[in-house]
Amino acid sequence: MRLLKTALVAGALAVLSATTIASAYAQETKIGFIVKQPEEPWFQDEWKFADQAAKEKGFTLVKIGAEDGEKLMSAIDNLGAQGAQGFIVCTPDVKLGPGIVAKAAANNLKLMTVDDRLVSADGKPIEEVPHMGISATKIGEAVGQAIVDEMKARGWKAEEVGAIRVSYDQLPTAVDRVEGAISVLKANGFKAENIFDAPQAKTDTEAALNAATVVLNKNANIKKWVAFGLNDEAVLGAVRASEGVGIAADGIIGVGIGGADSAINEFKKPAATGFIGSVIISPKRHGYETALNMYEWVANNQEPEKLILTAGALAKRDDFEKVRAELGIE
Ligand code: FCA
Repeated sequence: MRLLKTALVAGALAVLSATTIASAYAQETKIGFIVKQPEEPWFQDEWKFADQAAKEKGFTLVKIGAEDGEKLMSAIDNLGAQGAQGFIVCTPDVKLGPGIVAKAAANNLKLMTVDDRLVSADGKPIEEVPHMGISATKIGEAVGQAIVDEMKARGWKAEEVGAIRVSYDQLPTAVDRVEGAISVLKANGFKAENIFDAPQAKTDTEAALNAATVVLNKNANIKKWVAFGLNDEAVLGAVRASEGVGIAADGIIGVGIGGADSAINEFKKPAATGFIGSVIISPKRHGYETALNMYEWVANNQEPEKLILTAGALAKRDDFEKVRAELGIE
């Protein structure tokens, strides 16, 4: 009897310690999510959806903003020191690629990238790091098509219109996006000399406003404008610049990429502005799914796919709520 009791107690203890170990392990899974521009609504949304994955799976998500390379490198060391097992990053500079890979390895951290893909010294993508980005060229083409459609609706002729290419050419996805838009404009009669580069120093609205203002002032003879760029902030900057030089909403057509609060707030304004649409991309896929994939990699040794490119859907003032709901990002 006593023997039996002892055996039962020992068995119960074994079960207990096994579950304790399992739950302690689950609690200890720690994943970093580093973004280059934490104040941008897109990245806020990515974090929000990554948090959802953390809640569902019971891991700790460490959100860090890193606006430059120095901050990024110390953030990675910090994650290592905290005992994290992996992180997802949208880097402030894709050329830091080899340094990021080395830093992650030195800290024994699994590494995935989101939005902006790392490049090596020769400028080629670092293919061994799992990446989720947007299908940049296609999304750019959707922007170009939306612009062309609106030009037709307004009865504009390509030869009387100037195009502002708000550019950030050190970032390959930014080049693909604007070049996608340009290919459609050209296919619809736009001449190369009517497309003006407005290089922004940073990927925010203020930098785009400054860059676009220069183009508008230099070409004051042109009265009708279209604008496109890397994201909603870039295009909003161009639209604000046009307002600044006295062009009315019916004199400019801007179409962005993103569809987060920057675009939504614009669509909600009582009067329509020149920002007529945005190709909405999915922060849910880029936040929730990447976080989940990293968790599966850390906890269950399930390696993520090396490359996933997500799609976008055009939304305008009158249908953005519907498009967001269809994408499951409400
Ligand atoms: C880049 C841009 C962001 C967002 C993301 C998907 O990181 O800077 O605004 O468009 O790609």
